[in-house]
Parts: sequence; structure tokens; C-alpha cells
Amino acid sequence: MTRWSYGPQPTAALAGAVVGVCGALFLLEPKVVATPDGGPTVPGVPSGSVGLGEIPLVAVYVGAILGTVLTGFLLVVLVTKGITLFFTRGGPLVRAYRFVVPNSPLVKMATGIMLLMGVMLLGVAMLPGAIGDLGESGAVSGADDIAGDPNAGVFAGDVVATRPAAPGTNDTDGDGIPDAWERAGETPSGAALPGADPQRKDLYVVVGHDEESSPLSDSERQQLRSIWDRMPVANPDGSTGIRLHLTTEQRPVSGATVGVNGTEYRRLYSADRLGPRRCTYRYVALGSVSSDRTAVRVDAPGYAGVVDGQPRSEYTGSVSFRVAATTHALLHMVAGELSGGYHTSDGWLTTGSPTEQLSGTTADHLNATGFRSSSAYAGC
Ligand SMILES: [Ca+2]
Repeated sequence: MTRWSYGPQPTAALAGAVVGVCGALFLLEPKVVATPDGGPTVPGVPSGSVGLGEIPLVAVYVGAILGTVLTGFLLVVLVTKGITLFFTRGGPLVRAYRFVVPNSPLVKMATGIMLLMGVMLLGVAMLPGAIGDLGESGAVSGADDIAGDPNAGVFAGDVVATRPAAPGTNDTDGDGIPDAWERAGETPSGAALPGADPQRKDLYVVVGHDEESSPLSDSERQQLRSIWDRMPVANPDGSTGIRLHLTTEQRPVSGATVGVNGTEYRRLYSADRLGPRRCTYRYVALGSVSSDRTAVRVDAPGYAGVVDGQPRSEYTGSVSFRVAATTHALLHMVAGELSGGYHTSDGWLTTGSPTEQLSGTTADHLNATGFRSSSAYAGC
């Protein structure tokens, strides 16, 4: 009787190879716990890919090949031992086997092919799952896991917080004009911002006058610029002071008369008059306030106001009365409400005759809050 050869079988080696590949892929499955590179981060979870993402691809392939060879070798040894045991101790089973499977090379080959097909089908069924986890879907599902956990709210909040600010919204110096506009030298709607500096507070003002008032003189313009430049208000570049950019209207304004409690000055702040400068430039009209005791009507905070355009003999300061009143009006516009009200006991914002300086209260306020805007003006 021909004795079986129990040496290594091709089918056993192939089965070992497939099982080895599957085993290697399973053991090296990526443990993705973070989001894709560049994505939002979550507190306590490192950003970027971790797990397989940090292992070089070459090492993965070498590991898979070594695992395949070793597992295949072990499987071949075990199968050989098993077959040996089967034919030496099998008794009736061996006789039954030889009855069903005649000892011919043709039958052995057919049995081997069937085994090979079975192992291949098993391998094909197992591989897609393992390969899918190695692809991009791993990182995406990691992000989904984070979004689905109890910290989902934190995750969503971080997305918003880490998203870059919308273009044109950063205002480093707090003057109410976005940095991007200041760097461009104009607003998106086309209003020029000559000399703007995103590191220094700039205040753009149009000053008009009615038929009864004269426009600002060169001397008054210089006085205004000097007053604002000396204000003890801090800038990000380490300097102090506010740059006043004055535009003087040449044509007189009609209707620059306001009642003592009136808000007619808001009508002067029109798109016809300001054009694209509206909501960025402030507007002061040298006109008339219908009161002997009041010289300024203005919104605090706001964009427009009327200042008495006629000199007042009772004012004895070093600058013109109109300059003092215009400074008072502009400070109301940019500062808004101070702690304890709108006026101060000293400085430019007193209700009486001002000491010609910025009070500590107003300086602290401007340093803390920057320039205010107002929603009382349509479109601003
Ligand atoms: Ca600025």
C-alpha cells in the first residue's frame, strides 16, 4: 500500500498566508481618536491622527509579510501533525476516507483546489472591513465618535471658536474700524481711510457748517488734531493718542439747527451727505442749538451731532470754544455711557467750562472699551 506523504501541502501554506495577512491587518487596525489634520481640537484629545497614522507604511507591510510567513509556517506544521495523527490512529475513519476519496493524484488535486477556493473566498470576505479602517473613513468616523459623546457641545463650541474670524471683523486697536479695512486704506463700500493704522486709534470726522457759521479755520483744525493726539489713550503699538482725520465740508449745511432736546442732527447723517463714509466717519455740524445754556446736541454713543457754531465770549480756554465743544461732542460719540453717567467732573466731558484735557475716567473707559458704535442709525 502506498504510504501518504505528509510533507508540507501547498493548500496548507496558502491557508496560512491568508490567515496571516488577515491577522496582521486586524492587529494593526488604526485606533483613531482624533479628527483629521487641520480640524477642530477637543480638550483632552490630541489633535491630528494618532495610532496607525504615526506608523510608517513600510513598517506595516514588513510586519504583514513577517506575520504571514510565521503564521503560515506554524499552520503547516500543525496541519502536518494532524494529518499524521489522523492516518496512524484514525482506524475506521481512515478506511472511510480512503473509500470516499480514492488514492489517486487526480482526486488529491481536486480536493486541494476546492480547499484553495474556500480559503480564498474566506479571505475576500474578511479583507474589505480591515482595508476600510485603514483609509480616510477611519479619521472621519473618529470625528463622528467625538461628536456623539457627552462632550458633543464642547466639540461644537470649539468649532465655532477656532474658526478664523470672518474677514474684516478683527479690530486690534479698538477704534471700531476693522484691521483689514485699515490695511486696505478704504472700507469695503469704498470710503477712503487715508493714514489708517490698525495699531493706532483713528477717528475719521466730517465737519460741516451752516450759513451762519464759518467753517473750521486752519488753526482750529490744528488745535483739534493736537488735542486728540495728546490724549492718554493707549495703542497696541505702544504709543498713546488718537489720530483725528478731519474732512471739512465746503458747502454750508442747511437745517443744522437742533432743539435743546431734539435729535434733528440724525437727519444730517444721510447717505446723500456721507456716501460710503456713513457708519465709519462721524459727523459734526457747526450750527445752532436752541438754548442759551446748551452748546452741543449729540448721541452717546453715536455718529452725528450739532455744535454751536458761534463763538462764546464766556469761554476763556486756550483753544476756540468751537474746538472745545467739538471735542466734547466727539468724545460723547465714541465713548458712550461712562461709569456713573455721561459727564465727568473734570476734563473735556464736564458740563461746565472744561479743563482742557481728557479726564482719567474717560481715558480708562476708552482704554477698556475702545470706540463705541450705535445701532440708532439705520444700517450701522
Ligand atoms: Ca486704527
